[in-house]
Amino acid sequence: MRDPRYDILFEPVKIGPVTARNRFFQVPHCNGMGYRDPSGEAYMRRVKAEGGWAVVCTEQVEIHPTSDIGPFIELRLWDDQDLPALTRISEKIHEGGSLAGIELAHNGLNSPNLISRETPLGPQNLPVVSWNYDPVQARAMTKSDIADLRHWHKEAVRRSLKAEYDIVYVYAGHAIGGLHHFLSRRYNNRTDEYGGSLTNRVRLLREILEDSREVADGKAAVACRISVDELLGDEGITRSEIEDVIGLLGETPDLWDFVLGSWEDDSVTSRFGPEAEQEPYVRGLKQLTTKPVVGVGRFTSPDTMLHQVKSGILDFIGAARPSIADPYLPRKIEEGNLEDIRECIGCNICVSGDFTMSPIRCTQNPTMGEEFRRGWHPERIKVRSSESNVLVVGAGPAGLEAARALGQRGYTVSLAEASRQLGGRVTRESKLPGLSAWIRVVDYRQQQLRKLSNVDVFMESEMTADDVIDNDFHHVVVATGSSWRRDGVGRWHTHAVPVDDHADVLTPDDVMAGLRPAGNKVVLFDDDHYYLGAVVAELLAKEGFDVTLITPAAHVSQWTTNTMEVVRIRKRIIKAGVHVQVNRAVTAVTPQGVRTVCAFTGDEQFVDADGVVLVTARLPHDGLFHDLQSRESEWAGADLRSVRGIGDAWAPSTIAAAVWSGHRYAEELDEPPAPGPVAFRREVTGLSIEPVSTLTIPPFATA
Ligand code: FMN
Repeated sequence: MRDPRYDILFEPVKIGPVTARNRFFQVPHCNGMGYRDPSGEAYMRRVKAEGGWAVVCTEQVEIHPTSDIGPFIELRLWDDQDLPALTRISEKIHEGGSLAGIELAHNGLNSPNLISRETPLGPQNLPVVSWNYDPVQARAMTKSDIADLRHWHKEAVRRSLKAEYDIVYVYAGHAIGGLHHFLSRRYNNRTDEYGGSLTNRVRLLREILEDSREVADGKAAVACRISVDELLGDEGITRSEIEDVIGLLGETPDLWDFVLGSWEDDSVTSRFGPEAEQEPYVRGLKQLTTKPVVGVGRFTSPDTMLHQVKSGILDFIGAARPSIADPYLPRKIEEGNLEDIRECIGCNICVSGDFTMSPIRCTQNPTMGEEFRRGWHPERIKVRSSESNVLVVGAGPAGLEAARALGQRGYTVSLAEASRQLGGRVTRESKLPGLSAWIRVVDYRQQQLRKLSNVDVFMESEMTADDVIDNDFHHVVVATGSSWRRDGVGRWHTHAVPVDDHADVLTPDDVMAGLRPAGNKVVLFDDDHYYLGAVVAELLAKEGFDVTLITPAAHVSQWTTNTMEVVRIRKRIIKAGVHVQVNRAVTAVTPQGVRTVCAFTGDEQFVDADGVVLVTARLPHDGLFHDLQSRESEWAGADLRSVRGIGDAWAPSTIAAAVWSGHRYAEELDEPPAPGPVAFRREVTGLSIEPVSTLTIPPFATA
């Protein structure tokens, strides 16, 4: 039963002509599926609707070929051909009992139009502000372009109604939506009635909001998503300007959706910003309009949500990442099952789906993006199909998830952990600077395991092949993790680096175990390129070591461009006093320091150091797996039917991948294998009718 304190979160709220059943609002978020995998997206959104989000939105939807932000895979509403995909999504949201929102976007300066090859459009002549520095410039929009844009937007609203959306967004946020560019002094230097004063800069937004209301004609609500502060001081949109915008337009949309700054500022990771970080920027805006207001802030705590509503900051609790980690979050609060909430850890692996153009993934929720493809569900799983019992060896992220999901299926499970702690690498890494929220991966699973009487957890239980074979397990899954290499092998070096026996060499595992270099001057060689190198550098620098981070990549933690952290990471380590050498690799380690080479010229240098930390690659702990494989002839006698490896013990990867592989093991145990090489359902592009064109029909004009 729900705690009555939270009743207010479940009050219905009117948004213009439609009514939300409660205050939980899944704000627009892309998912790397979009136009390529619309059924994948539809099923993902449906699960959120089932999970109690009163409003479930699409991601940004390109309204026209001049708004093409390919290679990102978003939705499109370029013309009627896109309607079936969009309609499937709204249908699934409605099946789950929610209002369907569509975020119509003309991306203006942000669309390089790589696929459509149209000329980008912006308020002024400027290079496009795409993530990839595409060598393309936008053309300053003429009055006739502005008229076209208004027409395209109206058409998109019309199509959204056809596709049965209940809420139609006008996107003016994140420096992505083109209307943001018109609003911001940073991008708009026009001298006509669309530039200069705030009234002029807001004109296009007002016109498009009014157009949208006219076309929606009371059949759908119109929402406006806007950045409340561009965080650029007087060069960009300021909070006080936004107060004036609401003064001018406060009653024009049916709903205001507030975000902060650029997308990087808005979806900040837990390493760089706490829950509800946007509160000071949003507080007070609701009082400037009678229309309901939604805001975001990686909300996972029901008490924080309550505070937002009770103190008059927000009407709706907006969520992207918390709804990805736990699509059933509202329902769990409603049913009083707070301990079952799978809290977002704020790692932004979800964002990497978009940047890598692959279906969205989540560290906490391995079923994210797999709802349609594999039929997985975040709360339900098929009942076991045999009486088998299973030994899971290792209680890191893969083992914990395998044990939890197998337990949920009803199998008898023994989870054996060699150490005194659950969680493996997650427990160790969550003690590092900025990563404390990651322990939620362990907390959630530990909490669930407590409820499963068919799962026994054995601590300090290192298993050998003899132990496995002498006991009565039908299936064994090895999830024993991995260790960081001490020989420098990684991406740059595929063979061991010469390391002098007397050199002081540590790995991240040593540092996490409390070991430190003997001397003060430390070189950290990061050839891993994700978060850990910079985190360890920050830790050592804060402890007083003189740290130089050397990496062959162009950026520190280069892969975190995909989690939108790369700039913040660099800033943090600069502030921590870490020296950085990019585009260089360590080629030899001596007691006096390291030899390095330039990644381009091969020119050598020597860097003095008392100690070296190598963050390069990991080796799987697969000894038990191979021991058991080598004794396959004994399996039948021991009634042992399968031995499998999962997580880092199988192949080191992200924590998200480890959790996913544990889940996959549990889903697939005893199930018939996929009929062909593709283990998941996919949406294959339908072929168009062949054109009658100069490609095929003579005569050709060749002169
Ligand atoms: N905001 C948009 O307005 N349009 C988008 O298409 C969009 N895509 C996103 C994709 C991902 C994976 C994430 C995590 C966020 C995205 N956002 C987008 C921003 C979110 O809507 C939200 O404002 C932001 O993540 C902060 O909310 P949260 O803390 O609840 O995640």
